[in-house]
Amino acid sequence: MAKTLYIFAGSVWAASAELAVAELGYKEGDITVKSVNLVEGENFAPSFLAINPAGTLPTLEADGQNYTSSTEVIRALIKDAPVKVKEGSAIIETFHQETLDPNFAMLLARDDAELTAKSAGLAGLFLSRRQAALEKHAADPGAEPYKAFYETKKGQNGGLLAIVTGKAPAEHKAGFFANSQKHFEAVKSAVLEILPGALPDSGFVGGEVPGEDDFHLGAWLTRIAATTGAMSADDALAAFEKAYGVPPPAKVASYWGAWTARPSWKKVYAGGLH
Ligand SMILES: N[C@@H](CCC(=O)N[C@@H](CS)C(=O)NCC(=O)O)C(=O)O
Ligand SMILES: *[C@@H]1O[C@H](CO)[C@@H](O)[C@H](O)[C@H]1NC(C)=O
Repeated sequence: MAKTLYIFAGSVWAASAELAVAELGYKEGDITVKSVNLVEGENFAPSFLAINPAGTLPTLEADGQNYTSSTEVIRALIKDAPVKVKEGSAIIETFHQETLDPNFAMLLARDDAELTAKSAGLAGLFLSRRQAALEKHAADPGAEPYKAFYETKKGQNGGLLAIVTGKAPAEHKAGFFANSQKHFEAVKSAVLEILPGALPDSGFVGGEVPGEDDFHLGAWLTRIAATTGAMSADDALAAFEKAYGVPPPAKVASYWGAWTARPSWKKVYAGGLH
């Protein structure tokens, strides 16, 4: 059956679906891949919200159905795949909790120095372009059914944008720093404690080859590596150690080695860690 997968090169959860596609033995032409530019807020177009009312990636259209989260997308990809892999576990939900959100891990700033650095980088650009796209699309013909969506998003994104541009009240900024510190600590303990608790000594949760859990964990861990400043497979363990003050546990190091050796990982992250 025809499948269309919507992704974006910088998206962590789209990458989880891309890892799945690359591992599951689909042939060229089985899946049409379309890019939705999140930095330009193309996901906020009414035409995209008609497919996925949450406006998020990955999104998959298959068999007349729309799959609108990475968990659903990957499950649907696995169901029809030529290659069979091990079914996932509760670990997927654990790593999708808001407390471990890899997108906020990228945006967070724990103090003024970090905020200044992030504001000048992609985070600042991302927030301002998105706000402009929200304003634009909210005025599109066809935007009417999504009015509530635009209002909520404008509020959330606008709040973050105000912090990044120095326009937020002091107490909002202090709250953002506090949330950021909490989030950083939660992610750190996930890398140092929760993840090793879920991983085997070698290979993948799915066995010799990645399974359903691994598509999610591989993308999550790669994004977290990027947030610590890692630029490649080779410098990530040192970057983790520098960020967390201790080397990553042996199981995490082994897992990183297992994923980064795979052609699928090399393909998905050819343009850099994200
Ligand atoms: N729970 C969703 C989260 C997806 C998600 O947050 N995707 C991000 C990219 S990694 C996105 O599309 N963000 C766009 C936005 O929130 O405006 C899933 O697992 O698919
Ligand atoms: C799925 O997406 C199509 C657009 O391709 C849309 O017309 C349809 O209403 C969507 N289905 C559901 C159930 O949201």
